Amino acid sequence: MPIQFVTGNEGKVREATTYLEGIEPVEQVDYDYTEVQSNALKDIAAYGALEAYEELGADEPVLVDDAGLFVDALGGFPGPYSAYVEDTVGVERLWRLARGEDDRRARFRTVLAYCDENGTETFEGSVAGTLVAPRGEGGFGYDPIFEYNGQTMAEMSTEEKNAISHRGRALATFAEWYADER
Ligand code: ITT
Repeated sequence: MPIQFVTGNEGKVREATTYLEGIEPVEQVDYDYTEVQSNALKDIAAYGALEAYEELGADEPVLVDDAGLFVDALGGFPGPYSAYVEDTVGVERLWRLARGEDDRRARFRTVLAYCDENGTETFEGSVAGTLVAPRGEGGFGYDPIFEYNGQTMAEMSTEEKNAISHRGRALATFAEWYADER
C-alpha cells in the first residue's frame, strides 16, 4: 500500500522516494498536523503521524518526518525550531552566527514516525558534520552550510546524501523494520 508522506517539504519527499524505490511507493500529502511544543523531535513526529492518520481517514499508512540542525557551540540551537529559524533568520545568517565560534561542529537529526492501523513506530537518524560557508546547489534547507567528509550536503546527489544523512539512516532503520513487520 502506498505510504502517504505528510510534509510540505519536497526535499524530504525526494529523498524518501529515492530511498524507498522498489520497496513502497511514496505519495506526498499536504496536511498541516499540530506541531506540539516539545524539545523532543520524537514527540512531535509521533503525535503528528497519529493525528494525520486519524484525520486523513483513508486507512492508508502515513509517514511524518521531523528534523532539525543542532549546533554544538550554540547549545543545540536551532534544534526543534530549525524550520522557524530558516524562515526568519535564514541559513546564511545562521552560518554568520556560527562562524564566530571555534567549535563549528553540528548534527542533523531526524525522527520518522510511521502510523498505520497497528499503531505508531518511530525511527531516528543523525549525522555529525561541520558548519562551513554555503556551497552547492543541491539538497535543501541547511544543506549548503553542512559539511560531511569534505563535501557539503548541497554538493551531493540525492543518493550520496541518503547514504550518509540523518534521513537516510532513519529510512534504513525504517525499511528494515518494514520488511519484517509489515
Ligand atoms: P514539514 O514539517 O512540512 O515536513 P519542514 O521543512 O517544516 O517540513 P521540519 O519541521 O522538520 O520540516 O523542519 C526542519 C528544518 O530543518 C527546516 O528548516 C528544513 O529545511 C531543515 N531540514 C530538514 N531536513 C534537512 C536536511 O536533510 N537538510 C537540510 N535542512 C534540513
